[in-house]
Amino acid sequence: MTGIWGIVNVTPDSFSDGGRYLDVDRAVAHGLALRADGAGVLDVGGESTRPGADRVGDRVEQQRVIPVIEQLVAAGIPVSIDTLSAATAAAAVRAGARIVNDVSGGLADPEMRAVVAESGADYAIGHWRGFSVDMYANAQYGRVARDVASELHERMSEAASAGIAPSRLIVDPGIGFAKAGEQNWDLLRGLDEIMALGPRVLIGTSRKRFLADVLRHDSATNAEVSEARRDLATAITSAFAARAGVWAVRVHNVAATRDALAVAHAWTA
Ligand code: PMM
Repeated sequence: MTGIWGIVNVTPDSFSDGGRYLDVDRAVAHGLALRADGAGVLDVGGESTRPGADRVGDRVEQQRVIPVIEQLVAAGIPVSIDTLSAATAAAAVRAGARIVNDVSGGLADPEMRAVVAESGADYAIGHWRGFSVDMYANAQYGRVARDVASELHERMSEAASAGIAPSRLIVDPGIGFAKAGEQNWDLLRGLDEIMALGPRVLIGTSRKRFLADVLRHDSATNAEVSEARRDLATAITSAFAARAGVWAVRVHNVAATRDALAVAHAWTA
C-alpha cells in the first residue's frame, strides 16, 4: 500500500503553509497531528523551494529544523529532512532523521552525496534543473517523462558512484521543479517511465500550482483557489499515483489523502 509523507515546513514563505509553523512547538504539534492522521514519515524542511524563493543559509535552516526533528524523533516518528544542504542533512541525521530528501538529486551541493553515503540514511533524489529563482527558464523537454527518467538515471548512477547502495535510494520526478503547467500532466501520464527506473518512487503534487490552474479554469472567477480545493485535487492525484504503484506521496493534508488512498486501495485490492 502506498505510504504517506506528511509535510512539516518550518519556513515563513513556503508554497502554502508558510509562516504558520515557524514556531518550534507549533511545528511539532502539527507533525504529531499529521502522524495521528496516518503519515508514515514526516518530512521536515526549513528552506522554501517555492519558485522565486530566496536561499536561507545553513545556520538559519538548522535553527529552524533541528529542534523540530529532535522532538519528532523522540516521539518515535520516522523523519525525513527536506534540504539542499549537505551540512543541514548531516546535522539532521545526527538529530535522528532517517531519510535525506534532496529535491536537487545531489546537484545543489557538491558535498551532499558523500555526506549521505557516510550517514547511512536513505536518500530521496528529485528531478531538478536549477535553483528556484530561475527554474522555469530550464523547462525545456523533448518528451518530459523520458527526459526526467533519463536525468534521474544519471542521478542514481552518481549516487551509486559516491557509495550509496541502490537499496537506499528513492526517486522523485519533481513535480513543479523546472516544469511548467501542462508539462506536469505529461510527466504524470508517463509515470510508468519513472517506475521503470527501479527504486521506490515518491511523488509530491500537494497544493501545487498546476492543480490550482486546472480548478481555476473551471471557475467563473480568477480568485485564489482555496486550500480545501487544492487538497481535494491533491487527494485525487495521490489516488492515481497509488494506482500507478508509487511507494509514497508527499502531502500537506494527510487525512484527505489517507481517505483517497483507502478508496483507491479498495478498488484495486
Ligand atoms: N516539493 C516541495 C518540497 N519538497 N520534496 C520532494 N521529494 N518532492 C516534491 O515534490 C517536493 C519536495 C515543494 O513543496 P512545498 O514547499 O509545498 O513543501
